[in-house]
Amino acid sequence: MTEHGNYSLEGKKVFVAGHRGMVGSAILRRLSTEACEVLTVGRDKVDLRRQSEVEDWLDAAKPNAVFVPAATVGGILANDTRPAEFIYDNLMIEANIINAAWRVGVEKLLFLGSSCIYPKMAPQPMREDALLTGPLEPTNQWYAVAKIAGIKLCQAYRRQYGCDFISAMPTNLYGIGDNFDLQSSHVMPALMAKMHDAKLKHAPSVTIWGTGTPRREFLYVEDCADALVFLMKNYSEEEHVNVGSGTDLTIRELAETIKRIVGFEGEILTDPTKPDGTPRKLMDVSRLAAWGWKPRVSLEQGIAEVYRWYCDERVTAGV
Ligand code: GFB
Repeated sequence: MTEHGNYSLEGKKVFVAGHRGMVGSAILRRLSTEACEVLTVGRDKVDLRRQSEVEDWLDAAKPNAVFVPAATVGGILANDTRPAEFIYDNLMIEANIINAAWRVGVEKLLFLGSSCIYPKMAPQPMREDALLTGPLEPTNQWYAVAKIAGIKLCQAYRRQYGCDFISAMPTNLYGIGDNFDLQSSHVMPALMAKMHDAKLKHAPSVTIWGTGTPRREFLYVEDCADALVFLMKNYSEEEHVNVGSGTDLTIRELAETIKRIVGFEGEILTDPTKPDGTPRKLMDVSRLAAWGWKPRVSLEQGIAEVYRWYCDERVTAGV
């Protein structure tokens, strides 16, 4: 990958914006194996939606490199019912960080988007050049527009000011530290929590939202963090890069897999009054694969790992 640049993290000050989130905390774990100094700041000290707070903090901290996993995120229902928060928070967070990073002379910045930036009916698997070729999925268009703006910000600062700012677009992620709140979570933690609860209560069934037919691709968050560090070190181009596992399954198949791992023995019912969202979201990950990066954790291993963590957390919390 020499033609794509070579950035060493050794001895560098690396700011992870949003380090308490699922992705941010996985990046911290991954960076603990690099010879760099990691910088973080809590929400109580800096609200990333406030320009002056971000500018003051970055000006004082002067990081060499920045990861931007910070975002207001959520599952299909949260996206659909809180459009103002999803578009405003994410536009402000990325604009503030990217502009301030340019002002303080950050050498390298990696912005994180999402697979929902692609058109609802994009050809599958979705290549990077499918961006802005068709209408977005209505349930998450607000979040998608903000994330597309983040890619464009990185490209604009690269073109006008020569900043080495890059973007990665991860597929649906899951892992330890996920949000298990049934109203705002993504499908993976929601189904794990529902099935765990149903197992304990000996409930006859668990109901999944929608028809169960949409297809989704999942990537374990530790693998995602590894890919992000790989890109930070090795990638230096304008176009965003897809980060995924390269395989997908239906929501019903995912539910069956979680059911087996959790040990729930009841039935799986569907609720077609709830939205399905995009029919299929499978990333074309051939660019990352061609550069020699591939995920290490299978879906079954990842789910089992998260379920162990979820059970331990509940024991610790006395639930
Ligand atoms: O994970 P999820 O909320 O997000 O839903 P998206 C994926 C699929 O799982 C949808 C179904 O078809 C849901 O209807 N599903 C079934 C459930 N049962 C449940 C449940 O109990 N909870 C949830 N949440 N879903 C999000 C976007 O889209 O993906 C974001 O809204 C972001 O913007 C994120 O891009 C990665 O994959 O549909």
